Amino acid sequence: MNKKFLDLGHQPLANKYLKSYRKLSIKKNELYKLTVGFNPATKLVSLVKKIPDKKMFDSSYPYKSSMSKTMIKSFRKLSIKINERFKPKMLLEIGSNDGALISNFERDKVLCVEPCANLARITKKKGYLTYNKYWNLKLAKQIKKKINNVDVIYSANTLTHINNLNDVFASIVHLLKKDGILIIEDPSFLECIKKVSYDQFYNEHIYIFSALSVTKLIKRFNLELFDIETLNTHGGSLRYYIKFKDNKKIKIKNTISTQLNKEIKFGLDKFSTYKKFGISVLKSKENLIKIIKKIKNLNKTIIGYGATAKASTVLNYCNIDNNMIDFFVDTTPDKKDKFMPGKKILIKKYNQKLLKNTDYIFLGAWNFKDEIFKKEKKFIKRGGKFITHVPFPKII
Ligand code: JHZ
Repeated sequence: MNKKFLDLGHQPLANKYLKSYRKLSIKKNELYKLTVGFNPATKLVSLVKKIPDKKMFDSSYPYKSSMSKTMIKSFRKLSIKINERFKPKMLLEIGSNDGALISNFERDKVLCVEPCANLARITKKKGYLTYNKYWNLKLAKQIKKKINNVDVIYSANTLTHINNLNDVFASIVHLLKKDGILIIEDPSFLECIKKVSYDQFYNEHIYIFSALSVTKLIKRFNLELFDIETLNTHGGSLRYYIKFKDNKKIKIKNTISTQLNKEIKFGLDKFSTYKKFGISVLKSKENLIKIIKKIKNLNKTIIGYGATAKASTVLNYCNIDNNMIDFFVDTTPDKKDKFMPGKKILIKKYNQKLLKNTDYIFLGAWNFKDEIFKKEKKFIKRGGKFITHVPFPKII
């Protein structure tokens, strides 16, 4: 049973950027209660209210993985590793987005699954076989009829977005060769709790995985972990390497026990740890508002950088609006001239000139801090400051 530990209030859908500002309503189901729970039996952290996938992932999904150099580099590095380590003849990516990973593979060696039509169109145009469908058993069966030799399945920041995890893994098991490899990559709950990055919770992140929960989850499907990598991407992620238990050719690395021990030592198996996290989140909210109010009392300007889904959670939870943040800048074409979900804050297409009259920048994309700091040397040189709430609210 799910035990609640975090209440982030009523929130809009995080990736719905509206063209004109409109006050959203609970009655119209435009605002959803965002509460998070922990299941002591499965060790899974999940949202209490889950939104149907069709409401979240449609034909106008704005997020594109290729918008950050960090992610392009990370995917390129991974593709080299996959080719060297597993030499796949056929790789399938679940949630291929705009093709940031698969662009590194030859066209006849990959299959894409992407439910958002606008994104699927991009990989199709590049010549990759793309199924514009939701990942489920029906689709896995359909693919298997055509292609019976999928030896690597990869999925980044996608499986945690699908409500029915049993169906997700049953479908993977159906399609993957018996000596095949499953690689999944998602934000690590240990990092989330350490960094008090409560903004990892929004409607799309139905689950936040830990090595503890993944171990338990995949066991039911005769799967097991054989390696784990810790990554800096998306605020600290884990890359899980998974195989069938019966495949004895691959040795299990001690990265698994190292990660599991870290999580147990931190208390991720105990509800009391989650309750403490809930208290830290409340403090984080209070302190972020204090910092912003102090800056505004000095008549200084603040803009947001990176109109992220995460920032949507922060703005709506802390009730930060355009009286505090003038506008956001973002490089994503589909977010341009739209409003931050639930708020009157406009998103402007990134242009360095927009930073000219700004005193402070709120880091919506704090996970790309290094990339952004590199890009905004001029702003820093002239005394511009950043505000972040991770790992605690502060001015940098
Ligand atoms: P970013 C999305 O979350 C949604 P978000 C999703 N649910 C998920 O899991 C993660 O991605 C993976 C912009 N930017 O990656 C681009 C600049 O403008 O933190 C993006 O809009 N300039 C699928 O939205 C945003 O910031 C820059 O220099 O929280 C980053 O979004 C850089 C580096 C980024 O994910």
